[in-house]
Amino acid sequence: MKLTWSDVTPEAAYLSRRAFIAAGIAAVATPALGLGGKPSAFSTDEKPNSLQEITNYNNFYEFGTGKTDPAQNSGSLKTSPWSVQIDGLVDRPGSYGVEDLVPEAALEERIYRLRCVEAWSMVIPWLGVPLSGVLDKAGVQSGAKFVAFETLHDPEQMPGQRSRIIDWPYREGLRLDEAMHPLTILATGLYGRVLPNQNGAPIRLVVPWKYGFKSIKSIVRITLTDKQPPTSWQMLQPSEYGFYANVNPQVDHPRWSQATERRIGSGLFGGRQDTLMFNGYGEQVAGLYTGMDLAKNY
Ligand SMILES: Nc1nc2c(c(=O)[nH]1)N[C@H]1C(S)=C(S)[C@@H](COP(=O)(O)O)O[C@H]1N2
Ligand SMILES: [Mo]
Repeated sequence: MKLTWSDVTPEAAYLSRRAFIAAGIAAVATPALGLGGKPSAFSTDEKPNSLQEITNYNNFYEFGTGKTDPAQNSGSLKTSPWSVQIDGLVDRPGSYGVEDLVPEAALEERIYRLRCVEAWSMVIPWLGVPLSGVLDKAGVQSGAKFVAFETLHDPEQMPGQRSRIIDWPYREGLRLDEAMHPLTILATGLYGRVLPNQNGAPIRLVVPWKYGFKSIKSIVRITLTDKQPPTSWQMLQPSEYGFYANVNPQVDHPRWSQATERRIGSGLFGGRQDTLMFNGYGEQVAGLYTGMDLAKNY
């Protein structure tokens, strides 16, 4: 059965159908939007992870390196007002409010698999808009070849930034054709509500065929450039994390296999499942990499 918008909102009905306890709802203080996102043909019909799982098992090093740290520590992030600077090779550079970049009326529901490079995965019902439309608003110039993204850098609000594990701000990047692909979205919500802080509020990237670290959270800057931008995990350990980071079961991480993954919530005895090429989105995205050596360009 394919989930449609009416199946995922109101979220309380969704949760009760799956017999979730009240604690799962109370854990997230963001308001239910009750807004009408259009369901998308790109969505998977796999069962989404629970809100409880999606908001309590996170990677967001700005709030600590433990999986439950972001849920515990991200309350200090002030997500409104929030603007995103769009600059570089664009016709209309400037500071854009999130509500102008991603109007509520434009939101689409995208139920995507998320595959972390650490070999776990989830299914998340995002609300967002294609990044392509946002870039079109700014007017991409003909010389642009890449898009660079930056997360907020503010150790007052992001206590994890007091330790230097990463050369802050967290940075990511895409080739322009990857950025313009219809699967690539900027998300401002999930499960019919405003994005919880631990998931990258108020606005984050979602690129479902790449390892999760490409999907940068709490974005404050988007820069169009003619050069491949430096990205945080590649800067930290270039032999282990590449710029492309396409999910690929045939190219192992130097320290572990990428052939299988653990779906969060599958339980203590839930077996591992095979990891799919491009995280199962090969039909849509393989053409972006024709003729490229994907072992070399990991
Ligand atoms: N700014 C920032 N973005 C980030 C990260 C981070 O530490 N900081 N972690 C990445 C990693 S490794 C993953 S797997 C996903 C996790 O997204 P989720 O917590 O919403 O599931 O966010 C990515 N985006
Ligand atoms: Mo990740």
